[in-house]
Amino acid sequence: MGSTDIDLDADVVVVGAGMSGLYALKVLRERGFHVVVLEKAPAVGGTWYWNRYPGARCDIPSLEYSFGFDPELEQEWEWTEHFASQPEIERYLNHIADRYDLRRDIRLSTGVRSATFDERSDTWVFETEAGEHLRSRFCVMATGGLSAPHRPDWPGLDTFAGTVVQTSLWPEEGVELEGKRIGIVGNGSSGVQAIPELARLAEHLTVFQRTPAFTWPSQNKPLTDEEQAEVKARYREVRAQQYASPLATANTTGAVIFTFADPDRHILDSTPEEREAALAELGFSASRIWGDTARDLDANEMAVEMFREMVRRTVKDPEVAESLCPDYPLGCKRPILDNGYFETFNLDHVDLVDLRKDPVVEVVPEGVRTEKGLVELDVLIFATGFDAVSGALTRIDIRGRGGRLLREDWADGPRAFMGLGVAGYPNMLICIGPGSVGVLATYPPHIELQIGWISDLLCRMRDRGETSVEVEPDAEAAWCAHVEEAAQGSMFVAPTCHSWYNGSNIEGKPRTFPIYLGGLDRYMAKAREIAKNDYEGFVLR
Ligand code: NA7
Repeated sequence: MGSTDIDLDADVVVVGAGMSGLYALKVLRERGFHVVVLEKAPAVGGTWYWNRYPGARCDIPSLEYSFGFDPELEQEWEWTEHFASQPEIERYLNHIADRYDLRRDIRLSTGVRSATFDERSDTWVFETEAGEHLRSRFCVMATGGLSAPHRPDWPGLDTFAGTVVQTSLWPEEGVELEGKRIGIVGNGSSGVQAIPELARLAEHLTVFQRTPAFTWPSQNKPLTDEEQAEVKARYREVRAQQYASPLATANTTGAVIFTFADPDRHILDSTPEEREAALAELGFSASRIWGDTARDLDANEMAVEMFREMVRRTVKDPEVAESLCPDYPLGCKRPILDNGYFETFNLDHVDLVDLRKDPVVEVVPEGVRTEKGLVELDVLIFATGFDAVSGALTRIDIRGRGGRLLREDWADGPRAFMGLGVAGYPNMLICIGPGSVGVLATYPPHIELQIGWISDLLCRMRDRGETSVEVEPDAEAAWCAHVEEAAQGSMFVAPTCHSWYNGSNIEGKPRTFPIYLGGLDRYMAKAREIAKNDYEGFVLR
């Protein structure tokens, strides 16, 4: 039995003041806990603070990518576009911090170096990067799924005379881009969003590409008053739909026209004429309408060929077009929404370096030297992604029972029960951790469900005088096996799929897929059943 009379700096330390951390603070404080939030950044917002590169934008409709916990907030906040830009979402999160008086419990510019579980007192001891120590009964890791930046270590990078910057660590004061010779590395969502914007500013833009992207025209546009009013008038129904759906979506995208797969329409049964008609009608979206491409690689390859055909029709230079054609399954990497990505490569001042044909040799003071020559640059931008899902946690020295280190326990891939807790690490709860539905479900409603569940658990423990909650190893093992089973046959685990989803974007990271494909609806049903069965799978004492 842990001691209850120990001096605590907080009942709960929350790590991170992004969406999850802000909401955790609000809810747990309202439920009577003393909460302290530790945040590495000098401001709140998490992802929406750090990723302030030109073109940064959410790919989920604004009216759904927002919190539903307060109907007044929902009604008063005005979104201006179908897909909100980074500044707008950052403003929204700052508004939340102010509206609910959250800032007084948030310590900014306070990175966490280590978190160590003290078994004698059932408490966590945190050490900040400044060497400060804090003790709390519980910790909630609100550290995000895409928050540990990854940058390749190209030889000679430190000799570059110009500016080196990462999209995921974009400086608040901005970067001088106008009239510059800009190079950008990476063609995931960040690169694809930034490239058309950079082309507008640059004297010359060079895109260094390792893997071509699947990206679809976003058809983003301003939200009209009528569209916004229509959703706001039925917001409770929209939220209920989100909370109960597999991906926390409610399809309020009517005006955006984003085509989804029709389960009864099979590309393997289609004729060339049908496919051509689909291309003529839907363009790039014609590759996404087929019901048999999600789990059949032959069907998938036919859809990929339709996508490639659209690239060839859009990009004028046949050699550039060929380099931009994806050669891996559709649905393996996260689908990207863009604003004129492929068209950008038709501009005279934009070049593509296909790193598969022309690899980088080194960075020199003047720019980047590839096998074929020197690309002179003033600014070099890395849009090279994240050590996703587990990276934010393994970068902190988290020590559980007996001094075990989370980074070592996860050396073969992250393991957690429902993504919520890890065997051997009592009193540590994770918001949207490995083995949950993760980044596949729309974050704000997803966060509300997860934090709601965590706060119910902590309230119950307080009511019963319990000081320790710990995952049972068997429950964790069974859940991990279930997560693995649910992924079988999906494109995320196809041998030809390399993506941050399965860890293969990071050199040396084991290839695992710690995301539950059963859907948020089934996941939450299981979470509620666990709670109902006296937190089955956890030991409470
Ligand atoms: P992503 O989607 O992981 O994209 C990173 C890109 O950077 C991708 O094209 C990578 O190529 C490329 N990359 C990574 N390392 C290198 C090296 N060493 N050389 C060349 N190119 C490299 O990250 P994003 O930030 O764009 O998006 C992450 C998520 O945020 C996104 O899915 C949304 O959910 C929001 P690769 O494909 O690995 O060959």
